[in-house]
Amino acid sequence: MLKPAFVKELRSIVGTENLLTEPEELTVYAYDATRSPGRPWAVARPAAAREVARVLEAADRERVPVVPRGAGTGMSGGSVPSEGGVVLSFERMSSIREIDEADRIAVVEPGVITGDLQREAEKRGLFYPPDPASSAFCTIGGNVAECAGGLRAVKYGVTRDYVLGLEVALPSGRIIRTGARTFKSVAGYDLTRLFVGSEGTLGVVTEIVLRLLPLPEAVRTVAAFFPDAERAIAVLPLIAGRRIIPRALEFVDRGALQAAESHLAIDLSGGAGSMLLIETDGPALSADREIDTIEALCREAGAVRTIRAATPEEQQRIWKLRKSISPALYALKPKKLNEDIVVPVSRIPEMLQRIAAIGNKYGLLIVNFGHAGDGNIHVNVMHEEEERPKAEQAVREIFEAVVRLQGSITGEHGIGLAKAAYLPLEIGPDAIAVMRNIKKAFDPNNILNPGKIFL
Ligand code: 2HG
Ligand code: ZN
Repeated sequence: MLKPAFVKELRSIVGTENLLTEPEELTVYAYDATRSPGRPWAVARPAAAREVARVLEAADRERVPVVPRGAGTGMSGGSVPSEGGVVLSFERMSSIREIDEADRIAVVEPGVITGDLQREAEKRGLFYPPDPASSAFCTIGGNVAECAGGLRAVKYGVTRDYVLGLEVALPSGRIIRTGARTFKSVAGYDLTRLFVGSEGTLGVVTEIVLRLLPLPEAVRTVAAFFPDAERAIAVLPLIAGRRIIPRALEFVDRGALQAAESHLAIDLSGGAGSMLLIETDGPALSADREIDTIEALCREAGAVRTIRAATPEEQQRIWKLRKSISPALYALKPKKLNEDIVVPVSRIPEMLQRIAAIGNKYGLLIVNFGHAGDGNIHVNVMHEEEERPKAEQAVREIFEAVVRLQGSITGEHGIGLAKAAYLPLEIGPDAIAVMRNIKKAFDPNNILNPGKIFL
């Protein structure tokens, strides 16, 4: 619990109305999308980097945990205050400070909604490619903290590929800048990359400089439906063989497809066993040619139905289906362990076989979907509350298989709380020791998001 004098100090930093301490207010900040709660002792809503730094300095002195939080859409518990403390919430730091068309950059505060930045960039003929499925709600700050990936990573990469520079407040109360406003900079160590994906454990990001691209002239979308997952995945090497990189290449299995269709009360699949959702972009002629080739390859590989989206509205309808899968799965079972494993694309068939075998062994329903184009599959182990130990054992075996196939246990959601126990499966003890030393250098008193990443 917090000392009254410390609460008073926090009030004087952020203003009385921006320090929340009532139980019902705190409950709102106790969750992320993992639905495993951790109640904060207070929530501070700073308006500027200086305020963030002063909160950190005070919390460091008092040894009080500080947990930065964007919109709470995270998938690994990264923003859940599992050890209590003060949640720093960025709803008042949500302005797009600059979109510079000549330099092709945006400068934003961490609380900006990712979809809002995408739209503002588009109005100027520019493009912010990272597109997490939750882009309508999630914040850039959270994306940076977890190095969010999403639907266009197959062609355009992930959040870290767009972050040029950061302003970061440290527990010492100092504010540092990393990187630059330019696409190139090799001055000193690459602290920007270190902070991106560090899950709020090293510092608190207060401003972000992002690289933008020119908006592609055309986007073409096709949904292809197959009798089963094997035939859908067999299309991937065919597309690669044509040297085409689609801007999205999503896979959805039978369970995920049915859950999303019944959630939205639509029927696109006609009862098919799996779906690929593929998008190309670029100059109109080339986007057309590539999507034609891809559609033909899908048919050759056994697609029973393909749907080409002719208008932006039709594109959105298909994407709505894809983006609703994650919440829709709760209709199948009350609990899920949703993972974001990634394996080399060529190993996806082996990985899916392994997952099916593990599901059978434990008698658990496992649903798979996600960013197959970059090997990133969302494995959802559905279960009842009392089946939790079995589900956790299944996840461990899935992770062991991932590591054997030279993949990673998390492609885009982060380790957070949910995967801390499994980190040693992938990262050796010496590398973990290096990481812990880095953590100590930035946060000697372990006040920043304690309990995350490392057990
Ligand atoms: C997505 O791609 C998100 O929809 C959520 O990363 C994945 O719920 C999931 O497993
Ligand atoms: Zn995803």
